[in-house]
Amino acid sequence: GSISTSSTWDTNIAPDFDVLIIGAGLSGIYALHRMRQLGLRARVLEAGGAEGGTWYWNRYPGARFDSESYSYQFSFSQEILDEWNWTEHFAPQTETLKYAQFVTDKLDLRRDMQFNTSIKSAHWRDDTCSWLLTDETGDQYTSRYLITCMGILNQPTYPNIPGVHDFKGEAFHTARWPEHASVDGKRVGIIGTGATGIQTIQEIAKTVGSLKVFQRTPNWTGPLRNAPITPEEMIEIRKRYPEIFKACADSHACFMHPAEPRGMFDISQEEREALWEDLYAKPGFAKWLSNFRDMHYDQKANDLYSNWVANKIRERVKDPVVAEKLIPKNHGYGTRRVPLETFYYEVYNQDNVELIDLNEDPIQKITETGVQTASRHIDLDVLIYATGFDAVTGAFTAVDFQGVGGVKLKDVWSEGPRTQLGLTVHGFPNMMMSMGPHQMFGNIPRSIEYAVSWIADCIKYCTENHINRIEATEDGVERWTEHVHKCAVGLLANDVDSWMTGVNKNVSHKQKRIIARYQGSAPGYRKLASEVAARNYADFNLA
Ligand code: N01
Repeated sequence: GSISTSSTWDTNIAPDFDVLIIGAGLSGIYALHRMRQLGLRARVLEAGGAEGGTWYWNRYPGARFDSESYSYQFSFSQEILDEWNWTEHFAPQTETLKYAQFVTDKLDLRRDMQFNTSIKSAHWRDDTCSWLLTDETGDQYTSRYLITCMGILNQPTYPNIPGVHDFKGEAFHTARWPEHASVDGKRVGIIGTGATGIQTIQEIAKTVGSLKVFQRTPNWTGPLRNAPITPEEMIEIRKRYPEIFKACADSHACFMHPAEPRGMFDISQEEREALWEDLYAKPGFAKWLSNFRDMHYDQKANDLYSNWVANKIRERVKDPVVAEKLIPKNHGYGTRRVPLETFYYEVYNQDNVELIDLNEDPIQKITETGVQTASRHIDLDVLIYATGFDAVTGAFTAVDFQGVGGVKLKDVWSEGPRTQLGLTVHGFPNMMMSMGPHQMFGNIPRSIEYAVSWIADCIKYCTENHINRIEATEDGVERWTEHVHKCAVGLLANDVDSWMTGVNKNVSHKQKRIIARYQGSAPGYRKLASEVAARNYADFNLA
């Protein structure tokens, strides 16, 4: 990078804002706070009716954290840490949404948040060195900087099944759950058995009349083992906050569960299985993340653990034919995001629940009254789409991002994301991404805090040093993309279709696997990104 002294644009035309922020989820909340602290004029533009992002939209029954609440909160404010109490180890969506509201109130952010504002385009204007955003009503907003805080799972996708709009009963995507919807006593069908489908199924199975689960691919899971937090226990947990955040900071993907240091074949089968029993009994992601690391890249190691977990499923499901259908056969444990469950398998022991394996009996179409499979018609009152998201890049495709010379971001990323540090893109000056593709990945709030801090420090530096324009270099993007691809080498997860490899079979341009996320270690990522800051952003083009 270099500092150019000759400005070719007219920065005397002041934009409306110093910073525009798209999205009022956790990223947008923290970004607005940091921009305010810098004394900048900032505004959040949010499509939803209020703040909360993921926790605003995803209101399906059973939605909750799969990570310990206290490891998935903000750590930047001691006051907030002191004042907020969690009531469950794995908080339900309602509590997490309240948390987002609490933080927003506490920091007095709402007066700079504009809701019900869906941004349709974001165009860079080189002549005035600013961003021009247009919402769906045609209203426009300009700013020097643009921070995208759009989340990685915000574009729900519906199944590409014929007749999807024909159903006359109630039908909804889990991410668009209507406020007063009830499934009690009804004939319910659900398509999708990812983390969302599993949380929904185990919850609604308690009250539905009947439930048909349409499963294309079973997933490996583990017991969540949630429990309430008593006020006394909350005091104890709060004392451990520094230790919890330290554990997150030290770990590969920022979770509080440290990896098992030994290799799977370093110890005897008895020792191994004792450890697995112990992990299975523990709450949260321990059974995935505190497991042997070789499981992630050694097929033999992975098979051993997968087979062990398969037997757990066999023990829990009474009908052996159903049990076999629930055991994944086309991918190993932990090669897709592992959903956590609470008596999920036991649901299939209920007389009113049926698992329909779409590999044996595919859906032909959705009709006015239900679902037509190859073998029969199933009448339904309610049809639930737990069919996932156009993940990671979907939020960027949904907005017409245009950079220098009108270049479209979706063209730049047509073969996969190309970024510098997952924070910036060549040709898109003054645009920074929180949770952009190829950014530190894992425990999302930890990634958000790091990314937003990095962005805030960078904007501060530019402002203080009269730099009007900062842009990723072509070379920097090339090197970062290579690095991200190198980090992915050998990991079994990259040989499996999932949103983490950029695949969504309902989206026409997402049929092919890519390296969609950063898989290097979080401490390694932070070291590299912090070095760039320490070099005064000389890796970028500054002007
Ligand atoms: O989405 P998914 P999700 N016909 O893409 C199926 C996070 N999360 O919303 O696997 C039939 O994982 C599809 O089948 P297949 C978490 O990171 C977090 O469940 O493609 N089936 C799959 O079973 C998670 O990973 C929490 O064969 C179709 C399902 O729909 C991410 O969100 C809670 C189909 C989609 O699964 C996404 O999870 C919940 C079709 N046409 C989620 N199309 C917490 O921790 C799709 N499917 C709080």
